Amino acid sequence: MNQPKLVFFHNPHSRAAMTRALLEELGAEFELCPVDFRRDEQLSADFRAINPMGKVPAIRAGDVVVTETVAIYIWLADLFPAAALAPALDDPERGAYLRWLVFYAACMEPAVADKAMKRAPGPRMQSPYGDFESVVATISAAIDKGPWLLGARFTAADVLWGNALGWLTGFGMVEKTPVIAAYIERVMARPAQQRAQQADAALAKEMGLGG
Ligand SMILES: N[C@@H](CCC(=O)N[C@@H](CS)C(=O)NCC(=O)O)C(=O)O
Repeated sequence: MNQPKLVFFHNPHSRAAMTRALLEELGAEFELCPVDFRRDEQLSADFRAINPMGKVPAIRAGDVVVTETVAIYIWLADLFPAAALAPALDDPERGAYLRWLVFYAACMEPAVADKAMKRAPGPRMQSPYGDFESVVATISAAIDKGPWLLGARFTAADVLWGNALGWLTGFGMVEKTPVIAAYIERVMARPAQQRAQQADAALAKEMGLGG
């Protein structure tokens, strides 16, 4: 593929691990740029020039910079069509694919953040995600049909949700119901996921981070 080299700004103990999981599924080559939170590297002027929010993940390809996990997912999965992880623009499944990707950032993330900080979501009508239980019930129903969010077709949305539900249940933010556990297991059984986890474990060791 004729495209500038990808540079991935990463910390293995962060949400950026979800991006690494996708890069591995796509078979993408990239230069890894570790960002050490203990040294506040994410807050440095150099990194803020990449992401003014001072947060990973971020990806650069030449002059193009993409931040925000879901935006990175959409962009990368389209950039590597040979991996067939994104329905094409004119594919009828494109809508459901985008819906489930964005549902993570637009509903699950704020729902979990409010729950973690013990903030009430406020009145249902004024909350962008309604209520936490509805968000979990909605994604649970979507993965219950299985094996994947789009049925028979595995996409980048499954990479995202398999990894997201993995860390959310790992931190006790979402209950590991049998449906959720089976879905995480299906996603994590993929060789690319195992490679991503091993690579991040090795990077964490290299960076001197705990296990
Ligand atoms: N909305 C961002 C959230 C990214 C995020 O929260 N990153 C955290 C790590 S999990 C971070 O970089 N924190 C460092 C800091 O805020 O100083 C996304 O979806 O990519």
